[in-house]
Amino acid sequence: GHRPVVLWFTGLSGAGKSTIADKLEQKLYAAGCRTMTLDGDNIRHGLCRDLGFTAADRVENIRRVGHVAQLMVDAGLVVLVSMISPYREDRDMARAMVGDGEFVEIFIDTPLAICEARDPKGLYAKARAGRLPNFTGLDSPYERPVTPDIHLTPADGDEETQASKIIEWLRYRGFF
Ligand code: GGZ
Repeated sequence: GHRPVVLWFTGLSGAGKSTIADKLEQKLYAAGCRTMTLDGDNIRHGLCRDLGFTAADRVENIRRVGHVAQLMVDAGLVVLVSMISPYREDRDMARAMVGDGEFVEIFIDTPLAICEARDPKGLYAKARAGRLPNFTGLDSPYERPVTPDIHLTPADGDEETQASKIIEWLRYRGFF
């Protein structure tokens, strides 16, 4: 069994949030946990398809996903959320909606230079060329978490190793 919890991944585009969340979900599933994934890229094609990347739209994006995450945690699931969620206030709002004891903020702290060098979707290049305004880390802010529950950097290893570190953190605290 497991305790229901929201695992909230924050970090820049290309930081590895979705990849780590996918690997973590596989490990949780193998351990018998019932999981659900909410991914920014995915959510923006459905639930939040009317939203763009202004500050106001990002707030509404986080509010909706925070609400869905709260419903899912009440249904007893381990919910993995991957959203840039660049504003501290909005991440705190999500924590308040879900409940402090059931919310784990995971900061995937991959430096901008590394994210930009990866540029898996060519978005940084597009933004640098002026064809994608309000791009996080370039002309739109990312407020680093001050006291994340889990803080991972490239020094913690590849995505697989980072996912293992999250598993150990959860196991140690009795989440499963
Ligand atoms: C940041 C953008 C932007 C701008 C499109 N700024 O790496 P991706 O491509 O697949 O994930 C990013 C995704 C960010 O959506 P989120 O819902 O996570 O953002 S937020 O929490 O701030 O609301 C990126 C893509 O959308 N993308 N334009 N201008 N990322």
